[in-house]
Amino acid sequence: MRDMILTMILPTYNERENIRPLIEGILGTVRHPTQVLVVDDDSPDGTWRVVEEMAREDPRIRLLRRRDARGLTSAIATGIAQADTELVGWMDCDLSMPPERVADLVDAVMAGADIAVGSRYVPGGRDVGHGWLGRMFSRAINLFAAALLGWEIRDYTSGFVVARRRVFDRIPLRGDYGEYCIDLLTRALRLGYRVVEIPYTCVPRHSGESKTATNFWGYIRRGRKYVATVVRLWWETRSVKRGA
Ligand SMILES: Nc1nc2c(ncn2[C@@H]2O[C@H](COP(=O)(O)OP(=O)(O)O)[C@@H](O)[C@H]2O)c(=O)[nH]1
Ligand SMILES: [Mg+2]
Repeated sequence: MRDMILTMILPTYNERENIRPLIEGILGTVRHPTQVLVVDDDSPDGTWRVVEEMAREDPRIRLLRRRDARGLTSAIATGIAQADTELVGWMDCDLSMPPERVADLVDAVMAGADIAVGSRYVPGGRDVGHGWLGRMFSRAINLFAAALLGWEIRDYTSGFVVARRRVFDRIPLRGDYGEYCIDLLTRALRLGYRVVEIPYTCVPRHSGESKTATNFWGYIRRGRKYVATVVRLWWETRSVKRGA
């Protein structure tokens, strides 16, 4: 659509009860012309049906139903490739990230940032959305990432982003789940992009189930990928500094 400034990409897998209030929350609070692009991987719960219905009534809402692909990172990357606006953004679709905060991320980019990241770990931000085990894992990974990659970022695994679209011409997303965010933010800093963190309070998912992990072994399995990503980025930076 013409004259739109932001495309908010909404990756969904089984978010039927959450997607309508999320879209309404975003479109009802943004202060710049915004469209949403839902990238749904043929959710068995029929999330795409809700979006299809909404799209019929509002031209700012688009649905991309993927039947031949799955995965969070590839869903976001597909959304970026389809976006025709100066800004793109994305967030979780479980209502754990407040839709009204999107406007603040947009303001930060309008004020000069290349990437604005919703952050649980800067003053004013909080995580009341996860139990102690999830909070501990997230904290540990983010402290580990900051120690190795730099304290300029506190929430490396945020997943709540608004950015200038052209950033992704130089930094295509890598990874398959949440580790793409560590990779993106680290490479953005290395390339000299301005990244700012905007505090937000992460609340429990409204409805449905987490696709990440809900028990100790799940966190360990997922955590291994995050740790491997941090170590790889740290190693790459060391090699560059040494002129290898
Ligand atoms: N399109 C798509 N979205 C996904 C997939 N897996 C997870 N998501 C979405 O990614 C977001 C984060 O997932 P969530 O279950 O909330 O993970 P958590 O916040 O780490 O517990 C949600 O909007 C999910 O619906 C997938 O395979 N494809
Ligand atoms: Mg979530």
